[in-house]
Amino acid sequence: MDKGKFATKAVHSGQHPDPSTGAVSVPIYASSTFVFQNAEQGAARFAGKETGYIYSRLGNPTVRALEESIAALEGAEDARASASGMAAISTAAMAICKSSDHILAGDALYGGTHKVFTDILKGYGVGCTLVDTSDLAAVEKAIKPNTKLIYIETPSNPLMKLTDMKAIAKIAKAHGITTVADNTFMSPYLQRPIEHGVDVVVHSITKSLSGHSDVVGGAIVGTKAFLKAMDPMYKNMGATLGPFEAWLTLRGIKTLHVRMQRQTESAEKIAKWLEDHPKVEWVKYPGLKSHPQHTLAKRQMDGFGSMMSFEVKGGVEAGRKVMNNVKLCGLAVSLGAVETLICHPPTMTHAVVPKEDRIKAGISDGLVRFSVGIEDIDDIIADLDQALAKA
Ligand code: LCS
Repeated sequence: MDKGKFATKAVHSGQHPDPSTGAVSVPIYASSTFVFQNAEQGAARFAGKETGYIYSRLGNPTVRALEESIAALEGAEDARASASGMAAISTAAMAICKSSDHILAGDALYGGTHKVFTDILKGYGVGCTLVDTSDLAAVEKAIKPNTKLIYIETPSNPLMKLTDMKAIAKIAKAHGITTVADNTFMSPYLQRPIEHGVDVVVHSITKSLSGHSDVVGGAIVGTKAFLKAMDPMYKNMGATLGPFEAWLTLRGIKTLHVRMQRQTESAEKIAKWLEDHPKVEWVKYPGLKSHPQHTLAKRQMDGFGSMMSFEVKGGVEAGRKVMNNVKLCGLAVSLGAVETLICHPPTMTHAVVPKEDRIKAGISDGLVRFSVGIEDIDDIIADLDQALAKA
């Protein structure tokens, strides 16, 4: 059942009953290797003349079910699952860019992505320019003859700045550049970049897709041709996901739409409540009318998501008091799961980003990031209220 509307695909895509036992839940194929019927079959599989499993770094049935599920949800031809979101991002980038190529990336990126693009890949001869990708003229201007990849996070982590995906994809296509969008913040339930012309989608499935703070994993989503070209990098550099994490993520995906509906509904109310709170300086949430790209959010997203950032009046010290006084909300990095989490990006998720890059991008020292879970909204607000009272 790979057709139907989103909720149907979330429950069924890739998740076919096990042909040998009829098990409704995809089995966890906890096997590193697969026996061949004979040497000829082994040779044929290695030569790509026969389909079938060989060795779990090269493919595993549980992982394959997850890949089919994610591809269906993103409206893509295919997907590859990876050991983390960072494995997905670095594999995709290294498959697209070779020595002396150039990456154009958003100026507010997850800290790990910033590190890979601006520092680690530099060691392999790949250049990177950070640009505000919400400014299309700036993007055009920053394109170089050797630019091979335009990389966007929309909304960006943690600024919640949006990039117009249709416009960026058009610019990139005109220059023969591959676009990659990190869709971790939204999940395919709320946003499907490929529908807007983006070539490749990457995910940290650690977040909303698995949804229960019990998995670290990633995914690369795109055309069969792109993924086939990426496979030598993906398989030989060893970015593969394990079957248990794949199964947990499949289990999480079955309720993705239900969780995201609740999280988005609560986040919209919490963002408005925070915006009206006398101790809050500002709130960045795409669902607020005060968000400068609220109209774009309505156009390219099916909902505004569970993530927001805000600053408490009194800056860093006041924000720290809120984080140290929450009781229900967990003071932890990560996001998108059933538990509400609060964190301080400048000293945590984005601590690896040099301060000058952080400030230039607008990530102020007082910024607090908030990921809304599925707990009762009254309890989340009461917890924030008592913590803000102590700030
Ligand atoms: N992309 C985004 C937008 C992320 O937020 C993260 C991790 C990654 C990619 C990398 O995924 P991972 O390798 O961790 O699965 N973001 C984190 C964060 O904001 N807090 O903790 C991790």
